Amino acid sequence: MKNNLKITYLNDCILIEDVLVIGDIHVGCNEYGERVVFPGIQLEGIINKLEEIFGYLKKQNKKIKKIIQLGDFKHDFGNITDVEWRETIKLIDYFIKKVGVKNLFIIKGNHDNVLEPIVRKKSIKLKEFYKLKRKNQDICFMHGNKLFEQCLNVQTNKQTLRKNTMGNKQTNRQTIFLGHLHPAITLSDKYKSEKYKCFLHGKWNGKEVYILPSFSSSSFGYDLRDLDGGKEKFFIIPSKGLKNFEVIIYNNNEKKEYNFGKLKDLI
Ligand SMILES: [Mn+2]
Repeated sequence: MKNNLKITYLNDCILIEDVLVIGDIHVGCNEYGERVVFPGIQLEGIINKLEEIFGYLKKQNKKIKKIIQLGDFKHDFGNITDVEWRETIKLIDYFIKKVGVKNLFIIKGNHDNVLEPIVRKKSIKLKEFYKLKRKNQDICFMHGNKLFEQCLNVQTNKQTLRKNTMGNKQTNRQTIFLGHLHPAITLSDKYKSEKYKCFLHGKWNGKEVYILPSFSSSSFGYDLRDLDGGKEKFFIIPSKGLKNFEVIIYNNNEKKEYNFGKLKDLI
């Protein structure tokens, strides 16, 4: 079956037609998992990056109607400081200004224990997962640390029945979008090696899967060479399966993505 859903890679996020998908932001946290010293400067970096994305989309006459954030919006340090509270509200307000509170969906990540009371102030309820139907596709958004079967079995029996009586045996295509892993890959030539954030795209259990890099302004990334080192245990797709995924690096200067082939050939 043809995938007629238009997926566009952007700077560390993905556009599904008019839906903007953003991965782990980890407000308040640096790339080493430590609390940032200047939250204001960090937030400015995140908002500048978003402004650049929205500016680019506007130039292309693309309007965003919905924003889905895949979890770990704010890093959890147990107690939240006043500044962090304010900065997180500022970022939520920024998203609300873009699409309206009804079109902003935030998924609960493993680092989002302190986020709940903040988003509640804005009448937003954190979601375990989010489902979307587009064309002939069932799209499921999850953080990635926990599998929610309800998100995958989106087709009701009634729908299956109706399709069958119409002689249409096709079932809906399923696509999954995940965060949590913060994929990054180190590419080397004979002079230097450098770590790049990347997207992963592949098949898992017959479903099409996209894994987004972190959206933090710093080079927040989990080096995929360490895939067998432990972290994969906390991700719903086993590393053996991930190794067959394709590595996609987005070059923000050229506004273009490059497919580097299968992960197993790069690590
Ligand atoms: Mn996470």
